[in-house]
Order: sequence, then C-alpha cells, then structure tokens
Amino acid sequence: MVKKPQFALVRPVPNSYVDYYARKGRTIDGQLAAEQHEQYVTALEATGLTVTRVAPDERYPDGVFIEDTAIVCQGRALVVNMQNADREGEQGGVEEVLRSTHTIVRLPKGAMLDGGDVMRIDDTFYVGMSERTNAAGFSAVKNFASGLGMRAVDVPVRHCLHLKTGASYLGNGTLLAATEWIDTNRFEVEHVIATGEGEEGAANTLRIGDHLLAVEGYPQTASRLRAFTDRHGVQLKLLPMSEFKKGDGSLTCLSIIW
Ligand code: CIR
Repeated sequence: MVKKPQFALVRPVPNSYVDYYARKGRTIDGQLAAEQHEQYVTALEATGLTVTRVAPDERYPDGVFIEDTAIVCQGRALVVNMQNADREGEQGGVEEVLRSTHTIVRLPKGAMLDGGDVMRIDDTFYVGMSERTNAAGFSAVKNFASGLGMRAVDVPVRHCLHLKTGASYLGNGTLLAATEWIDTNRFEVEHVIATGEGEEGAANTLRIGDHLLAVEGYPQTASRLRAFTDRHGVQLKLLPMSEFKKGDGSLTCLSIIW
C-alpha cells in the first residue's frame, strides 16, 4: 500500500511559453494557461497536498511540465537528463528546491529520461521507452529502484510522447489506458479501463489519496471513470487542460508529488 502523498512541487507558466508555441504555429492563451494552472493548484490543495511553487525561468518555456525533471521516492530524487535540447537545463531550478528535502541522485552522462515516462505502481516503476528515454535511462531507474527495494519494468512507447501520455494508474489495481497506444500486457494490474473511442487524450489522470483528477472534455472516458470512482469511494474532479494540451502536456506533467 503506497502512503498518501503530502507534498507537491509545481512551476507556474513562464511568459515564454506562449511565444515558444507561437513559433511552432500553436496559439496559446497565456491568461487562460495561468488560470488553468491555478485551478490545478487549487485542485491539488483540495486533496490535502501542501503545494510549493518553483520560480519559473523564462529560458525554459516548457518548465511548467515539471514532472519531467525528476523522479522522487522515499526521500530520494533522481534528477534527469533531457533529450529535448530546448528543455535541458530546466531541471537545475527544480533540483535546487528538492535538495532541501531529498537526497539528489543524478542520471549518468548519456542516460536520458523524462519523468513523464515513469509510472509508479506500488513497488514497481514502469518506464516508457519513448523518444525521450533511452536504455541507459531505464538502467538508471532500475538502479534507483533497487536502492529503494523496488523494481523497474520497461514498456515500449511508440505512439505518443511519454508513457503517461497514454496510460495512468487509477489506484485500486486499475490502469486507465489508450489501448491503441500502450500495450497493457506489460502491467501487472487487475483491471484495465480503456479510454473512450477517439479519447486517447483522456488517458492521463492523477490519483491522490481519495481523489482522482481527470481532464475535462472526454465524455465517454468520464463516465467510465465515474463508475470506477463510485465503486471505490473516490472523488472525481474534471479539470480544463486545453492550454497545456497544446504544449503536449496534461495533468501529471504539471507536478512532482510525494
Ligand atoms: C515536451 O515536449 O517535452 C513538452 N512540450 C511536453 C511535456 C509533457 N510532459 C509530460 O507529458 N510529462
């Protein structure tokens, strides 16, 4: 049984987020992004988490997706190397904050990993082998896991950015997955709930204690999640994520939780 987390780190949206995606032809409403981020923080606080904000750094437009920078577990933080050259360096500001509460472990040179590829289920880290995470990155998670009495299992990721873009753990032995994207046979879980048809974007959810946060705008998946939360006495909260979806992110990406 994983104990209920108490703390979260988030990183507010830098102004450079809007310009960065404008250059890629994606129009982001900066004001709306900031509001959605605040709603997200409020939702985290409503679950009982104490939330700390890491100062944004304008040099890193994607810094809001703080999840990718470090894996935290049992007082240790595995700080990553980022494959995406525009992002490499953003982990520095996060490491500075984590240092006061965690023992820092760094990925070896050449090992690449994004936190969005790491899904913890009980004593297992499932690691997505995506374009962002290489074999040396997986080995680093394996070593990190074994130091904690845990293990790591690799999962191919070919159809989406990160493992958790296509699947997330709902708790109660249940995985939510976009089954066209992720091979759920890799997971030792009792149940799999598939996202609704054409609703792959709903696969990323965030379970915190008796709360489940999910992305609004996916009605078929929401009704499947509602059946799950009703059965297990969990409160479901749907959140708007449009301005983070445009940056290829979603719910888990916006925090590091322990
Ligand atoms: C990136 O390409 O790295 C960002 N635009 C999106 C990162 C999303 N993070 C996540 O899914 N954990």
